[in-house]
Amino acid sequence: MAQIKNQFSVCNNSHIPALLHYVQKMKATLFSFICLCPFAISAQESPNDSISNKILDEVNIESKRSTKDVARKPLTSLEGFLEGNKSINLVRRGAYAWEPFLNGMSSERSVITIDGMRIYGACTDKMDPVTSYVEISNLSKASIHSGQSSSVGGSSIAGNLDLVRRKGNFGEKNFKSSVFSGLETNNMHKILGTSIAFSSPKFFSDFDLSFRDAGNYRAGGNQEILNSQFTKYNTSAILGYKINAHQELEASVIYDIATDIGYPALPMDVSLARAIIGSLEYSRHHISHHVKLWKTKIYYNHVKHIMDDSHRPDVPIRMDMPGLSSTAGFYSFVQGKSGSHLWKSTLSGHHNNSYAEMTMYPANPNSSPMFMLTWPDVNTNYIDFFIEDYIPLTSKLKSLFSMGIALHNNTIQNELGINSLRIFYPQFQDSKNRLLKRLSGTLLYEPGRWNISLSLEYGERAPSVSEGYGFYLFNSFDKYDYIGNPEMKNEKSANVSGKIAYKSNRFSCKLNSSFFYLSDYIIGIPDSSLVPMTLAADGIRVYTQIQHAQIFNSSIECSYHFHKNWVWTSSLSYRKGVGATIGNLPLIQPFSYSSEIRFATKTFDIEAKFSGAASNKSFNPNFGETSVKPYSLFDISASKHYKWKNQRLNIKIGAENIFDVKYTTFSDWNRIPRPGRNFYVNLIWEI
Ligand SMILES: [Cu+2]
Repeated sequence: MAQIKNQFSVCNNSHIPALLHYVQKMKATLFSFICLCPFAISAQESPNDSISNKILDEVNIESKRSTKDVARKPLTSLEGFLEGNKSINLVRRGAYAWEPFLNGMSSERSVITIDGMRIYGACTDKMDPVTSYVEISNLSKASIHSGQSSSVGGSSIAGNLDLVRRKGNFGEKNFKSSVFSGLETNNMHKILGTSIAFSSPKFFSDFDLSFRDAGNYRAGGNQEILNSQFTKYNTSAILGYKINAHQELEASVIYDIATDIGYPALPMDVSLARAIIGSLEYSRHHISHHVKLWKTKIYYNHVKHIMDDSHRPDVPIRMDMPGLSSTAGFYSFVQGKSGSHLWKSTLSGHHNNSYAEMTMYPANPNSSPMFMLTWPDVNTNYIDFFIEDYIPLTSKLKSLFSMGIALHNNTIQNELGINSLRIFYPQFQDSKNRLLKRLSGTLLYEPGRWNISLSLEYGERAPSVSEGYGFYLFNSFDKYDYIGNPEMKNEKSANVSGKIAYKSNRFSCKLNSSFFYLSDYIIGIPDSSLVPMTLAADGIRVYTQIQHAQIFNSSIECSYHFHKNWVWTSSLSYRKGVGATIGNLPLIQPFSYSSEIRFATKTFDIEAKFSGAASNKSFNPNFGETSVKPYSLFDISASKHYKWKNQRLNIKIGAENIFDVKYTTFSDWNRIPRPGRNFYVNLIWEI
């Protein structure tokens, strides 16, 4: 049952205990339904998988609950956790806030939500992806939907990533708390936090507080990477109130603040990155014979981002670059059953305002500072309707269809911003409407131990605020200033994805592949007639659409229990991306591999891991990319649990990059090397 609950919530982003009632009724059918969700199948835990790190108890991102999770640190960063998923790459600009690439595509091409809430970062340089505002200690799971399948979050190309926070249930009176602490030697990263949870028949509350502080890290060979420090505080609270047997209210808040964050791969650091995220949710179940659940949420969030170059000794010109983003939104979700059909439908909408400016202070005090609006006070209004229908055709064959339609509007508020962009686009209108459509069909065939699925999908997206309206945004990787283009069409994608999985008692294996054909692909193309603003820039790129681009993703992952305490797991993954007229797409993962062996008993486990990547032969020098050497890394970790009365202590120790290899990967911005040897200890004490 617990398994079903977990998998169910992977599919529909909901976490409603009452729904379990419903689930119980049609367990068998629903189980299959759940399995149509591309990443749910592999969420089953192996018998030996006694991950007792409560902090990540419910996390079931793809197959990572198998052996992989154990190798991960319970108190790793959220990005460090996501990195274990085969469909995600993380682009690193420093030790903090990495940008998630889903299916080999940049974050503009996916929708990332926190508990279904839309949040827009406030940084023109992508230093603050949405994932940077959640802590691993308050994460329940990361639900990943590739392509258009279950794309409740909204129109996208690459897919949806929803970060679902941990929260309690109504039930018997219970009080639980934990204290956690960690240390990493490489950058003296200190982690400290506490979680407190209370539940009762009519009320529950979850409160979480954490603190992280890290100095500069050291690459292999003891090379200090300057400006790679950070400090972060995160508070999260969720309160639930049961109005009656079928109605519930829930309020939630996140306050996340990071200060003194270094970005060694960028010319500037961040003195403040702050997000306040709040929501109120009403849910009602068992409404009628056909309608099982109705859930409505309203939310608001505000993000403030202050870039800072005062710690950099060598800047040619001092700059102030603040960015602000506020989003107010709602979603209303209905789920039910008609005959053999299981359906769900969502109406959602949000309003965002994004504003960023830049003031440059010339070294000569007699010259006056130069001011620019880099995001010219852009409003985004978005309303979306989505439906999904699951139909079991036979006992072994199932289908899932979904479609969505959205209205998207961008309006520029600021007169100076409008006039600035009219230098390049004299005819452009300060308001633009778009219609965004998406469609998905999946067939799933499950004969015995096999599980085979095939999906055909179509999706569209609007240009992001930077792509549409960005004004002289400096990209320190390719050394170009970028200018947005408000007159671009929607980017479109037709994609096909398939999976073959096999599972026996001891052996399991799965192969995932997808192919995206994108038309009107948005990318910056140099315009030699324009002069850059940034002193270090080589030229200007204007966001333009090329006729088409193609991205192929594939991964294979197998595990074998060759003894009751021993399991071996290995994986391979590969991507390839090309665009018409430009050749290889930038930041595409080369052939990568990992292999690990683990010994586990009920209270103890030890694991050794070998991982690495081949050189990136398909890089594109026109986008600042250089070749990356192949590398291999060795990690080892062990954990032990102690239990007495109601208390429990979990100790995890480990060593990463044991041979202190100096390496850089395809996703390291400006090829800043990654950390060298690191020893860590994580302690979780549950009371
Ligand atoms: Cu920034």
